Amino acid sequence: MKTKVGIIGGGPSGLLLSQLLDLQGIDNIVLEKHSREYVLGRIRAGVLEHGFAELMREAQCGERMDAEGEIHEGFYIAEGGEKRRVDLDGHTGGNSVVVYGQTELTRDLYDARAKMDGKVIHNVEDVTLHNLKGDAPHITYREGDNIIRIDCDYIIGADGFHGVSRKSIPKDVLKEHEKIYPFGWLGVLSRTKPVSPELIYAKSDRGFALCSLRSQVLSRYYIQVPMSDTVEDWSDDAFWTELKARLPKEVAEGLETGQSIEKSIAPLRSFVAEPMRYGNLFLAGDAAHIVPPTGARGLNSAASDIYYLYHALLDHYKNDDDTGLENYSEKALARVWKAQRFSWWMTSLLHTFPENNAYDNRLQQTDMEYLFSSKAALTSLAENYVGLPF
Ligand code: RFL
Ligand code: PHB
Repeated sequence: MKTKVGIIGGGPSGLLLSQLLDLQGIDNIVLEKHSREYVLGRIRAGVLEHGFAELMREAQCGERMDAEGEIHEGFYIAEGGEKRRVDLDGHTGGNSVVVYGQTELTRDLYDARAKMDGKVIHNVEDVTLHNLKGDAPHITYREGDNIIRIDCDYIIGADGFHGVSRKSIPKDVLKEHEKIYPFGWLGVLSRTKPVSPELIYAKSDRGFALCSLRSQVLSRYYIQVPMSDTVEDWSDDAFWTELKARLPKEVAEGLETGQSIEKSIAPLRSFVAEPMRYGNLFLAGDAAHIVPPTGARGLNSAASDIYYLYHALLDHYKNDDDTGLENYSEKALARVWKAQRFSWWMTSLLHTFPENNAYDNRLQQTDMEYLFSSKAALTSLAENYVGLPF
């Protein structure tokens, strides 16, 4: 097979790029390790920045997001029995975020790809990248007993943190930066009315908790747990009891509980691989960087990579201009590191750190007091949360 752009990974990054390129007549193929059902079964992000929502519209995938997604102009930070609102709209001159689940967004992208007869090949095995520095880059994969070869101009590694693309870059070229937190988030999805119309990030002595939602009948809650915990350690009852204990009393009293329909533990990790380009391979999304979910940046950082890559490829194929491709890594990383900083800061502000001493805890407390006493600090939080410009 032959194509212009070979995309590895059929998550949101790969599908969005595929759709945008196809709309411009740029031929591409997506290779996905798992089935569509498996990809759609993963419950992940819920908060989209304005720029991402715009990109979905540009990809002609924004209709259901605009109809069913909720615009949020603020969120709450709870601590010590009270909750205080962060006015995103007010502090950013009218900006907001869209609450729309990654599952739904990925479904929309798959539907759009199917409608355009896009080439998305599922259940591929043994994906291997070849000749990345040469003039004949290609990908091979196995389908049963057959090895299939795809020749392409460029390869996009959008295959997530555990994918093969990043690992195809020689170790002496790639610099990896990593921070692993000693705790994770236990997440529960339940068909219950959300406790609050806007998200609540709660700091408590028992650990962090987050009240989020997917719709007015579907709630998503998280609690900080030690990495040694397993899902089996947490019955639904134990989860609801612990969540309530971490929320202000008036919030806990209004919490509707019910059976969980999904329960999983996500580790908290920060990771950046530099550079994001090696020859004809370009990394995008979780393949190149991971953030702890506290700042809701992960999927949004993936979207900004895709924005830069899409425009770089467009310039290459339509205007014979390679500046965007040449600058991709540097430009993407500049924004990626700002998302890293913000995610690290929000994580530090809100979680309980087992290794902290009394001094560290007082600093954390002071950080919170300063935040709500300073318009500049709240503005900084708000402008990062709604997303820095692409
Ligand atoms: P994905 O979604 O991991 O997709 C990569 C795809 O590549 C496939 N793959 C391969 N395909 C072919 N060959 C191989 N060798 C392959 N290896 C892997 C995989 O099967 C998969 O389908 O990466 P992508 O597209 O870059 O998207 C990134 C986002 O998924 C991720 O950043 C977010 O989910 C992070 N995240 C959040 N981000 C936000 O912006 N806002 C949020 O509110 C938010 N909340 C979250 C989150 C992530 C979480 N978890 C579970 C890590 C909440 C949680 C709990
Ligand atoms: C979610 O709804 O899954 C969610 C929302 C905000 C975050 C992380 C996750 O910061």
